[in-house]
Amino acid sequence: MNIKIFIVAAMILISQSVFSASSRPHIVILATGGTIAGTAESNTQTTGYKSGAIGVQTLINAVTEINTIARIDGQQISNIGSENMTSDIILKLSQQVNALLASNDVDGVVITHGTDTLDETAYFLNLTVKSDKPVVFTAAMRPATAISADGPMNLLEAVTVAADPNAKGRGVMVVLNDRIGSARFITKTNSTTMDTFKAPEEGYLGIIVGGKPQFENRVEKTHTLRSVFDVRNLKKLPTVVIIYGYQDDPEYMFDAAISHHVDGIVYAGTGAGSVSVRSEAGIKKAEKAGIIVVRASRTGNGIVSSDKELPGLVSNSLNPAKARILLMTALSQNKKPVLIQNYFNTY
Ligand code: DAS
Repeated sequence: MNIKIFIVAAMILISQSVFSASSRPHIVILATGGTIAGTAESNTQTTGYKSGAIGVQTLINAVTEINTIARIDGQQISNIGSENMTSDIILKLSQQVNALLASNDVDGVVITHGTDTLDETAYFLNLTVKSDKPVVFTAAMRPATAISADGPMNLLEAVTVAADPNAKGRGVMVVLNDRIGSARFITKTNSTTMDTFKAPEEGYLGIIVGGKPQFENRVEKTHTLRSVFDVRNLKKLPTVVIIYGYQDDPEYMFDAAISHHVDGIVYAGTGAGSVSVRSEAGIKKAEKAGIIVVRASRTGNGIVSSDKELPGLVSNSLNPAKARILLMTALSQNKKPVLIQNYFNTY
């Protein structure tokens, strides 16, 4: 080949590969642990394994296909089972996501997390991320060492969603098992099966078919860019505990919360947020001590609405765990019951 033609051809090839690399979206994967990073002694073991055993680079290396969709970087935030997730770690995670998305060089973020409390962290970010760029949580129900582990495909689909231009402005999303859910509504509904993440009343935002996201719905509740909550410089979240309602539930759970100087209490009431006479006395005592109490429903579905016969604010459609996240976030900005009730009606 003529040397001049060879040089021109080589330059075209190099410029094409540089162009295609920089035209791929830049997605950062933040790993926090969970079963997706879990390992077991045998490939048939799907319970009693160790969560958070492998690091973010190993997760990325296991799914080389993600590099054809996006330019990928990984960061390790924590490596724990999500039953050990804390408000300090989710605050740090939110601040890191905000810092990354503020950069023109980052197009989206994928977060790997344990399934047990994923809905809490995802909802916290839905309230506190100041960007409309995609933030996608993913996880796995089977450890990385299992036959038919679901983590690699879930990670690939999460990156696919985060890299999709249509994913912008939909709030924080949760991608598992070919479904795209909203952090506001989705929750873990089954302790062991792979189709565990559901929003029984509201459904999914969309599905992933043949490697392509197909969006079907948008969320009406306030989130991300329209949210008033700003935790970017916050050092610590307020303390909020959950007290569970059941036959014979004792008033002394409220005494314990008051003596530990909590900032808020979520009461996971029976049915539509009903309260036993003992817990009603406890709620009134807590309110007298200046603690904000929110009534939610232990059923996990449906609305808890205000009742002038009963004390406490109400959670609307948030389950008790997510009501706790909203109350912590709200109390970090103000303590006015009327404003906080308004957040519960609109977020
Ligand atoms: N290991 C549990 C957790 O970290 C369960 C899981 O990830 O699926 O939440």
